[in-house]
Amino acid sequence: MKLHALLTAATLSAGLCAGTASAQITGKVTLDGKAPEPEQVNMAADAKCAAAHPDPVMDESIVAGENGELANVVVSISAEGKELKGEAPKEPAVLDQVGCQYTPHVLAMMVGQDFVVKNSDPFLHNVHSLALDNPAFNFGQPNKDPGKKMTNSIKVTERFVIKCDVHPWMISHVNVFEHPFFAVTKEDGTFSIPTKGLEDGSYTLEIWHEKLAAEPITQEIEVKDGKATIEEIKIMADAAEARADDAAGEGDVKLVSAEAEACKTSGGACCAKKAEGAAQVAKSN
Ligand SMILES: [Cu+2]
Repeated sequence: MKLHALLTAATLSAGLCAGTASAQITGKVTLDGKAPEPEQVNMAADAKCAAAHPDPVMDESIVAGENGELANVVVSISAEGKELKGEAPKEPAVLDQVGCQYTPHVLAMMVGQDFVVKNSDPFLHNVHSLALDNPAFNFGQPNKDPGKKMTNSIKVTERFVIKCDVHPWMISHVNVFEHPFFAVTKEDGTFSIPTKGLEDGSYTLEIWHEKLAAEPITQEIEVKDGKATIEEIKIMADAAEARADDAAGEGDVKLVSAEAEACKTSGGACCAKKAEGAAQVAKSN
């Protein structure tokens, strides 16, 4: 079965400027189309959760700004036939529970990185990992808790969900990589992948979103002098609905395109070479 997924007008330019800011793969992910109205999370089942939020709490499965800036998209790279490696960060990846929500909602970390789950709420949550490839865990945190460092608990690459069995709306998506070349988009849709230790060359950019690109969208990029700038990556706002249609056998794959443009840097005009980006629509069976 084919997935509906759209990646349009991805403008890609390889940075060719020497002596500019630190080396990174940067870009921005936005929605093509209007974001669906987020649903309100109903925390009425637990008065302590409801009391923590004077304002309505919105579902975080699609967090988009006024101009479609898409947060919580995981952007990473891979290279065919090449194993990307790097040292795991010394500081642990941290997941917190605040007002009956996981923070962050989408977490990216490295194999071998320590993992800490905190509880900032003065009442019970349980932390239930649904990992299949990594050792799963399931423990309660009855009160505020700075968390214990779990060492060597994240062993292999995997995307998995952590949920709270007390509060069924509490979900966090953990994305584990074998290398440090990944980032999660911020509220303004931007991302910045560090490239320290990365050889220049051709790579595949992988773009994952829990609802709109659950089968990651890919795009070829060129990294030059440790840099690549992807001006805009667009994801179809109704990709999730389209996928549901497709599951019913009525779908088709939508437009995909990418174009190249010379880049600008803080240092001024530069970068003559244009690089062509090729976007692919993810497929699933
Ligand atoms: Cu909970």
